[in-house]
Amino acid sequence: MKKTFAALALSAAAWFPATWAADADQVQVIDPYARAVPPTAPASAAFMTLRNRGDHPTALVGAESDVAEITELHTHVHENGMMKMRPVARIPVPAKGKTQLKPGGYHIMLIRLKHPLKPGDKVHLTLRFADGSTRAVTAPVRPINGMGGMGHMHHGNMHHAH
Ligand SMILES: [Cu+2]
Repeated sequence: MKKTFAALALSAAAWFPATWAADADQVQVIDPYARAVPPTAPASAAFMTLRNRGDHPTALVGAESDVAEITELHTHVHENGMMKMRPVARIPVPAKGKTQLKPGGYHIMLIRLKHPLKPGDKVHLTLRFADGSTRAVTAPVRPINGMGGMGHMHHGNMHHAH
């Protein structure tokens, strides 16, 4: 009797990881990078493509970084003809699909930078997925031109109303 139970427990252990993979293992992080900002900038952002290889949907639900005191998930919305940023609770990644974090869209906001982000620096991020699993990502810092800059400035002011 005891022997049978042990055998069952063993086979269950072998079966479990194969059929239930953590979200962090199912999601591939493609080309992560963070925006270079001048020394006076209070905030920056990180971008990447999340590719879900699994057959169930997941979502990015949180992030942490070593360069910012606060890390938030954001999207951009059009409001009265202006692009504005809004915090979001989750960034969905469909089953067998991709979600792009990019300037003007979803991004990971890095607020209250501990030091300026210069091109060539590296930002260490920890991504947290819907099931609680996490993944560490290193994002090189790159200069980014064009849209999104003003929006980030407005946002920075909102968070730094002092
Ligand atoms: Cu933002």
